[in-house]
Amino acid sequence: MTTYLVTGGAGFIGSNFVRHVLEHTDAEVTVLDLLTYAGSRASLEGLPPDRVTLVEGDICDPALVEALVARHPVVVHFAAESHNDNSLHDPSPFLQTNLIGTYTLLEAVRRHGARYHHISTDEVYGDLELDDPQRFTETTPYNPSSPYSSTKAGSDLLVRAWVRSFGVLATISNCSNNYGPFQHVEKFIPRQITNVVDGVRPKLYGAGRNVRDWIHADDHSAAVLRILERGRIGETYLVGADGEKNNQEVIEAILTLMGRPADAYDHVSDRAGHDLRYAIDSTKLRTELGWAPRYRDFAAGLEQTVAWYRDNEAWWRPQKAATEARYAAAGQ
Ligand code: NAD
Ligand code: TDX
Repeated sequence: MTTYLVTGGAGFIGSNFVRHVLEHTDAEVTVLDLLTYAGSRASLEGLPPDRVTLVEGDICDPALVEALVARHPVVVHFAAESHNDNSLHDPSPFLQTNLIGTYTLLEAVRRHGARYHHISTDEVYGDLELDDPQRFTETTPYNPSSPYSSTKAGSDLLVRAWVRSFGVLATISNCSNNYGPFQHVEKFIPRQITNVVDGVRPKLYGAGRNVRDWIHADDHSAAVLRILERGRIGETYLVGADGEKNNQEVIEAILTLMGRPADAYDHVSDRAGHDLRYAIDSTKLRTELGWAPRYRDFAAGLEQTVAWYRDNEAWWRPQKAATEARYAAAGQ
């Protein structure tokens, strides 16, 4: 039976992945998570203690990483500083966790011959024009825009180098924007849902024409599991569910679902260097590994997500005031 070491398993996508593994396999999971502002024990609450263990610690700690990798044959690396806006205000933790953390894991994986899967983002490819018929593929050149995406790009390149130079047994996936339960209220969709709950008007950056390619976190988890089970070592797989929507459409959909007028939102100042559009071509993952998304109806997935935030205020409430204070200080 496999035991997965899941870094960042107390964060948004990592905790969804842990639940997905428990539901769809017999595996046990050890979560390694620093429990930064973005991680929470509450995201793993209620999971069976005989199958899930949480180790609170830093992926940049070589001794801890060494000890854990020594007893886990499979490492799935989600841990990161993940928010673009934060990376514009203070890039330093992004360099530390995303680059040094990945390096620390790769060195331990190299010593122990573990199987390693690296979670990354479509943002490494930069952005597309709104009318560009091309979408990102595995051969699109890297062209990241923000401190966040440049450190993710750097971490991907470390993985590629460790595969080629040292024969590390790694795969990489680059996924589009995730939505679903347990996402921190700093991110676009939960921020707007919880604003509406609080009677605050949602905040749209700039004109709101920027397009994101939305995928439900559970579909991302299924793709990662499929790559772990059947992916070819050394390969990169793009993960996306054909979910392109501009930000204005998403805000209007949230307001409508929550019984408010569709135009009851404010425009605020734009993000510096704001990527215009992301779009993923996931043909390789679909044809080689037979993956397909289950959440094909964004409106239905969004409705479920709204219901989750309405029903789980105790989970997000402790983060809300501090998050909004940070945005207010930035005029957003
Ligand atoms: P998140 O911010 O919700 O969670 C990150 C987790 O990592 C938190 O639990 C945090 O405590 C932990 N962490 C941070 N620094 C750590 C450190 N030094 N040591 C150990 N743990 C640490 O992020 P997320 O949205 O769940 O993203 C997870 C991964 O998926 C990231 O690698 C991100 O780049 C990637 N990704 C995210 C999206 C998205 O839409 N959110 C899309 C594509 C890829
Ligand atoms: O209040 C807001 N208003 C707004 O218009 C916020 C928080 C965001 N936005 C816009 C900016 C983006 O165009 O919404 C879009 C989505 O913003 P985020 O949720 O911050 O996500 P994004 O910057 O696209 O990055 C996300 O997807 C790729 C994740 O945070 C990354 O970790 C992932 O790599």
